[in-house]
Amino acid sequence: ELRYPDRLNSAAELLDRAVADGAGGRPCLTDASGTTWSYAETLDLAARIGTVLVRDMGLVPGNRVLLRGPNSPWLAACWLAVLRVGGIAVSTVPMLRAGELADLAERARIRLSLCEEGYADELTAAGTGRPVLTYRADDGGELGRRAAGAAWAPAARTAADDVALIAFTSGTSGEPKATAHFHRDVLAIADTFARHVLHPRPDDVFAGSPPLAFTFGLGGLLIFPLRARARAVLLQEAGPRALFGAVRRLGVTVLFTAPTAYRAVLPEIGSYDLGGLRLCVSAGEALGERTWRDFRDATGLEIIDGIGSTEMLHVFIAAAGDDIRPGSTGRAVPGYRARIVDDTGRELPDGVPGRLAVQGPTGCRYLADPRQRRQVQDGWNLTGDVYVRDADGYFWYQARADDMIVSAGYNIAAPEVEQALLRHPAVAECGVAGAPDAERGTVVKAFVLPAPGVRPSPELARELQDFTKRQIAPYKYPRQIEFVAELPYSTTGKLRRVALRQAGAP
Ligand code: 3SK
Repeated sequence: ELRYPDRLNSAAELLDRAVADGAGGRPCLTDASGTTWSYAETLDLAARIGTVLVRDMGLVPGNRVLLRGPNSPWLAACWLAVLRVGGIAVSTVPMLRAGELADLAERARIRLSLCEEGYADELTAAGTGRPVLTYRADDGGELGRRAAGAAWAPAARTAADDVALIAFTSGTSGEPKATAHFHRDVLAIADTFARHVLHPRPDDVFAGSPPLAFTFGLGGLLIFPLRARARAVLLQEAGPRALFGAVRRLGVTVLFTAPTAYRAVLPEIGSYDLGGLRLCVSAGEALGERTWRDFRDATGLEIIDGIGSTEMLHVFIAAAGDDIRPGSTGRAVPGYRARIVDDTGRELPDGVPGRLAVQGPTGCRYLADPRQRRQVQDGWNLTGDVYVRDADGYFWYQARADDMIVSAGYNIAAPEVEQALLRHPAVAECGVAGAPDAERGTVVKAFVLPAPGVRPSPELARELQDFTKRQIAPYKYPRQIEFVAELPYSTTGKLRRVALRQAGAP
């Protein structure tokens, strides 16, 4: 069981403590050009930004600060600075538009915003009615100038149970929900998943594609490296090619990205020097056995799959090394418990699909949202995923509860059909959803993005249907196939099946 003192400031634990322990000279944050700040330099900047927040902006502990900008050491320093003076970080993904920002700002009741200069227009257009202080990811800009002459703000004596951050869900199945997490939660994700599954080392270099506003990225690209006194590479542009290209250039040893990125680089994987890479982590979507095997065969690296959620802050089921069973997400991360329950919350036996329920040091706390009651029942967090647990405690993903298609009385998991289609070389990406059908009520419909050079045709559609029938029970095959030029993804890289369902409707 994890124990933290009643007084705990997670940012001070990550920075002040590292410096006090003699790690001040170690590399902490690196940008795409390779410019690196040590732990002492990062603390120095965060402590001076803290003074700007308190002295110039009037921030008091408990105030909420909206953060907007692409991943960069400056964004990370702002996040640390806010938590360090007792503020609450409300991170937002850079793609959000004015209307969305206005909604999040209101729901989070922000006191002010820190925004990268190039992203300020949408925030200004959002009209939050709250001050916006800008920074520049290269030289600090206005915030940098103000912080330059400032003294250090002391770290606030927050309680372990004080809220440290508010994170919004990606809203794949409805409007984004605001989740609150405590200072102890920030450390707990590093002291469970990172410590017991990743075993990070101080000489590790973490990099990845998820924005820091997505808690998968916040953990993997800031909290985990700093808790291990390792280095975080924060890339503004982290598409699959930029990311894999950075591995050799910046000495990356631990990579965090989504299954789509692993798939996207596979055709050209031989052109990257991945020699120093020791861990590849995947979450956000089910990885699929084919991607795991293809990547392993091409690189020798066994991807660590995991499932987490914004509600739980980070990953709670995963497996690494000898523990991996290809196709399974893994076992409950030490510190967490997971089980499969039916619709009434009763535990189901191994081998029977049902709803995934988890318990651990972190958990769901929606801000003023009636959905809290549905989400946490009897102390168990219901994740909204359908899983099967086997007799050895491994969890096998079936679908999001919303992604079960009921067709002619059969329950069909959309991801299973997608994984079957993905085994065909003509398929680059695909998404499956239920589509209305006069005879059957609902049928399985696949939206297929063909592989480069492949021409869509009715013959190819038939071939894919036959191929699917040979992979999985024939009743699951997609009765409708539509070839598309792109698939709808959320800002955090998750396939938006809700958009596919809408597209499938007449
Ligand atoms: O989507 C996930 O699997 C995830 C993983 C880690 C942290 C947050 C999320 C949403």
